[in-house]
Order: sequence, then structure tokens, then C-alpha cells
Amino acid sequence: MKINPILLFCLILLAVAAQCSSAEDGYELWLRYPEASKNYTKQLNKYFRNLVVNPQTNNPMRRASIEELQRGFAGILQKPLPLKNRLSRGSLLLALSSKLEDFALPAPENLEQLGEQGYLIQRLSVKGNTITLVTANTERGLLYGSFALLQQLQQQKPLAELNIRSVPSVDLRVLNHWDNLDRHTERGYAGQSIWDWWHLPDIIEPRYKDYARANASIGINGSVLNNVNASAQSLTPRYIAKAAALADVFRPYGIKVYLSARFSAPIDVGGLPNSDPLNPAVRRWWREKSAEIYRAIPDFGGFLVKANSEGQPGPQDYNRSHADGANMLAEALAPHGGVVMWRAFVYSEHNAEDRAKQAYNEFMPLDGQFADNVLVQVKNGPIDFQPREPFHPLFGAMQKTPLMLELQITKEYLGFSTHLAYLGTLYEEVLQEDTHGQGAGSSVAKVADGSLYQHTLSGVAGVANTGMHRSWSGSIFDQSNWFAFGRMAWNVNAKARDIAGEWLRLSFTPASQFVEPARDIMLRSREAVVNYMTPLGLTHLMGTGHHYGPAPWVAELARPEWNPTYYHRADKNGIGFDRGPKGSNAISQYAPILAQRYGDPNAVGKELLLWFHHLPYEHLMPSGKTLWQVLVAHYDQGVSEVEQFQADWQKLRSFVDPERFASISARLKIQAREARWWRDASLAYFKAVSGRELPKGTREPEHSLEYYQSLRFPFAPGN
Ligand code: BDP
Repeated sequence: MKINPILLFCLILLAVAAQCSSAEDGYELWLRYPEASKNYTKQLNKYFRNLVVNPQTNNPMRRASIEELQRGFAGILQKPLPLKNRLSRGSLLLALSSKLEDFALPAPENLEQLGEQGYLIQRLSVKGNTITLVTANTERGLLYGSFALLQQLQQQKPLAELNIRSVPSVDLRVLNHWDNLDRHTERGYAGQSIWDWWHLPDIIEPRYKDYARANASIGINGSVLNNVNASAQSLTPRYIAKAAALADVFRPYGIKVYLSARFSAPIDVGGLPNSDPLNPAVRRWWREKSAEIYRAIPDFGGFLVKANSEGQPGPQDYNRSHADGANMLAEALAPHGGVVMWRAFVYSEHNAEDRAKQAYNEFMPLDGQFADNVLVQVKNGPIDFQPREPFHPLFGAMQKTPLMLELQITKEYLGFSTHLAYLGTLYEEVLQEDTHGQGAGSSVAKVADGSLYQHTLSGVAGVANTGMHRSWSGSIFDQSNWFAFGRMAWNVNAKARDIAGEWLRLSFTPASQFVEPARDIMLRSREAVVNYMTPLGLTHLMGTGHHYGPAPWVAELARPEWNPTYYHRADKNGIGFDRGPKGSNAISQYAPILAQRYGDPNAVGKELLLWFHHLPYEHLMPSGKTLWQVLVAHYDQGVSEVEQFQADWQKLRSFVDPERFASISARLKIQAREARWWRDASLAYFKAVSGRELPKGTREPEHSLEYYQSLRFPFAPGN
């Protein structure tokens, strides 16, 4: 059969096009390196003609930097850069600061300020040749600088002005994976765990390296591999070998491996009769276990511990304190340079005290008792990663202990991976909150970076949202939360707005006709979720166990603080949790100036009104409307925002590949439906419990309260 060559050519073109378009499934994250526009390519060709690497070394981190640069240029410029030994016009020089004199380069100022992790990117003129310099004091700095340069080029930033000096504000920038050894991820909405524990250490999936690249590109330098609700199996030789294999993959990307340690491991896998932290045999077991881990993983980071919290074992089982427990592990890790990240997420059903107060009460008296290599890891708010909470009162109050801020990237309480909710704004809100710990200007950011009380250890942790879904995060927009976490851990004063713009340019296109409206959606998205789920400071109204959907009516669970009714306290007369002096007095855990503000319903602001106050529905709001009217209006506002996002997104079709456009559109459709569900079910309930009618002109809930109460979701993910 004769084939028409033109037809054949067209067929090949079609096949290639099909392949290209199906490639956009989100797997590449913000590291897509698409070909630059014609104009920009012209400039790039002038500015980047070759790559000079000084010295040529076999260092694995250096190899990773070069490989990434070449991968980037192969995409953006459609060709890797030729490697040269000597500088010439258009050289890209990647060199340690100590080697700059080999090129007779004037040393840029204040290089020592780059420290161990910072980098500098500069345009320089050398003997009439203009070159681009990426320099740092360490290989790690060069790696971060290489990624940063590529991010500039991907965003098509003006080249002539290239001048970036960046140093992280926090030392430990760590992902917490709540991943179990059977690959179920607690609160994971992106499929199975990315760690194939069963086949490790023999099978090394390509995903492991891509994971490391993604993290290094945003400065994340640590990964806790297993769930805080830990299995002691992770500490057995078999599993240590598996963790070591992952550590080997991550090392060239500057990522240390950590493990969650189950406090009862000496009993569970060590054959000891107890795990009392003051028992010498137990202490010896942990010392030997640590030494064993360091033999397999010489740069092991340390342990993360959830103790005496939600049924986990801990030192209090032996009437010892959290400090006793943490210090025992600290002693075992200290000779190897490891740290303990001891979580303050504790509350007890046997304690009648307001749950929001319990962690503070438990940990404040221990301030000053923790060993030097212990950080106490504190969630951003006093309850549990809700759409909105006030900042945790331990921030600013606990002075002698470095506090590690724990944020949640996975959206356990903000619509799983289906709802579009950009968390950059939540992170920024928390970090910029003023604790008044040392008077005005004592932001949570200053606690996190250690500067408020001059701690040398500092850290930020993020509960990861990764899984086997091709997009890693279960949806394209959820990738932005991983990205924002990395950016804010690197710079605790970064702006959510800037980060959103950067993520959009890297993940889609630098075109401002796309970036501006898409960013607008992102910046409004978290508030929309707050409004249709838990407006005005309401909290924890989600379905039992799985946390999917509304269930404000649940009142019979064994533990009082697991019931939504515990939090909203709505009845015929009013709604909200009184945390003032006549109530739980949780406000007393904040600095006096804040206690005063939070304690006054007219000063606290509507965002946290019902968090701190129980008020009659007739309470007059500053607008002159009643609390009831405003509550209903916020639910409506949340729903209409999401409908607006849907409409706005449709206008952006021409900027986005069909696959990602469709996948985002489909999720927005679900979100709009679920926002209406949240609003309708919540209002049906609050109507019934208050005996009130909805304000005139307000849409009635679509179904009866009984209908919403009858819904069951036995297979909701992440539970
Ligand atoms: C809650 C989660 C639970 C976690 C716990 C924790 O529902 O799955 O184990 O936090 O942080 O948000 O330990």
C-alpha cells in the first residue's frame, strides 16, 4: 500500500500533539520548564551561552545542581548549555564563594551573610564579558540558587536586572508525612502513600527523586517519613534499611530523613517490660536504637513524637512529664547531632477544661526544662487545623523553648483535595499575628524563626498533601499549598499574594491576563471556605471521624470535645463558645492586650467572634444587623464566592491545557455543590435549634434537616 507522505506527516504531527497535550497531568508540578516565548528565547540565547562549573567535582549535590540546570535549559531554551572551563561572554558560572578568585572575580559583598543555606545570583561584567553568577558558601546553597535561577527564567523575568540574595529565616523546613507502612495516608486525599515500603529498599521508584527535586526547589530540607500515630515497626532493622534507601535518594537534594517514634517502642519491638523514660534500660534502648539508625543514615535528622495524645503512649503513662520523655530521646540523639520534635497537640477526655486551653496548661510549666536539642512542635491554632482559629497561645508565651510551628498542607478540614482553598493566606495570617509576647511586634513569624527569644534552633513543619495521584496532591491547585508552605518556611515574612503569583506563572503561564484573575480566585478562596463551613469563628462542625461535610448536630460521641455541639453551643437563645472570664477564660492565656481585645465582642472582630463569645442571635453587629442575619449572610457569601470562581475560571480556558482545565473545572463544580450542601445543612440545623426563620428573601435549604442528618459516608478518604 502506498502512503501519501503528506498524510503520514500529518499523522505523526497529530500523534505528537496528542502526546504533548496528555503530558499535562500535573506531575511536573512547578518544574515544567516549558519552552520560552520567541522574544525571551532571543534574550536567553544572548545571556546564557555556556555553563562554567568551578570546581568540576563529583559532589552529588553539585551533580544534582548541574543536572537540574541542564534539564531546565533543555526545556526553556530547548538545548542544554555546553560545559566550559573558562569564562566568556554569556557564561553561567556556578561556583562556591571560596572559588571565585580562580576567575579573578571581585568577591560580592557580605558573602558570609549567606550562611550555610543562602545563595546569590548576580549579573557581572568580567573583562568586558557579561556573565551570570550563581554562588553560595556551600553546595546546598548552589543547589537552591540553581533552582531559583530556573524559576526566574521560567517566569520570563527581565534578565538584565537579575540580582537575588536569599537566605532562609528558619533552619528546619520539614514535611510531616502522616503515611502508614501499609501505604494508607492518614488525612491523605491524593491516593496511596508515595512510599512503597514493601518494595523498599530494593526498588527505588523514580518518584522519590522527583519528590526530592520538588522539595529542594522550594527549600524544604527535611522529611518525616511516617505517621505521628506511629508504628514501632519503623524502628526495626528491616524498616530502618528502607528509610536509609530513601535517605540516599534525598541526600543530593539536601533533604534529611526523620522518623516518627512511638513512645512504647521499647516494649513493642524492644522486648522491655515498660517504656518509662527514667528507666535506665529504656534509656539504653533508645541510645542503642539511635546509634543503629545513624549507622544506616549518617545524617538522620531525628525523631518526631506524638505522646499522650489521642490514645498514643507517652511518659505520662508512668507519671513522668513531656519534658522527661523528650529529654530521654534528646539524650540518645545528641551525640549524633539529631533533634527531637515533640508535639504539643495534647488534650484529654478526662480533663473537663476547655480543649483550647489544655496544651498551654500542660506545656507552660515545662518551659525551661527541655534539653537543647528539643523543639516543641505547636499547631498554628489551639484546636486543630480548622479553617480559621486564633493563633496558639503558646506562641509568644513559651520563652525558653524553641517552638516549631506546625501547619497543615493537606486539607483535612478545608474540603480535602476537591475544594479550591489556597492556604498561603492562612499561613500568612498566622505568621503575621502579633503575640505581644515581648510587647508589640512579637509576631508568630519571629517565634518560628527563633528571633523573638534568640533561639538557635528554629523550624516550621507542614503536614504533607502528597500521594500517588499523578498530580501528587490530588488536585492541581493543592500543589500551590505545598509550594506556599516551602516558600513561607524559607521566608516567614513572605506574602501569600506574591507566592500565588509565582506559583501560577510557574505552573501555567506568565501571562498577566491569566495570572491576575487566577490569583484573585486563590486569594479569596480560603475565606470562601471559612464562610460556607464555619463562619464568624465557629469551628469543628465537620462529619464524625472522616471530617467530610457538615454535621453540626452531632452530640453523642463518647468524648465531649469530639462533638460539634461542644464547639458551637447553639441553643434557643444564642450561639458560640464563651472563652471570657465568665466562660472558660481561655483569653487569659494570651498577652493582656490581646485578652482585652478578644474578651470584648465589639473589639474582637467578626472573624473570631463566636470562637470567644456566646452571644444572643439578636446581638447587634457593627453593621447594625443582628448576629443571626450576619451569620446567614456569611453562609450565602461563601456559596456565591464559589459560584463566582466557577464562572471566572471558565474565562481562563484559552490559557490552560485541556487536561488541567477540565480537572480544575470538575473540582470547582463539586465544590459549588458541596458549598451549597454545607450552607443548607448548617442553616437547616441552626434554624431548628434556634427556632428562628431565615431572614426575608433568603433561600430555604434544599432538603429537610432529617435528610442531611441521614447522610453517611463510610468510604470517605483519609480516615
Ligand atoms: C487531627 C487528625 C488526626 C491526627 C491528629 C494529630 O484528625 O488524624 O492524628 O490531628 O495531629 O487533625 O495528631
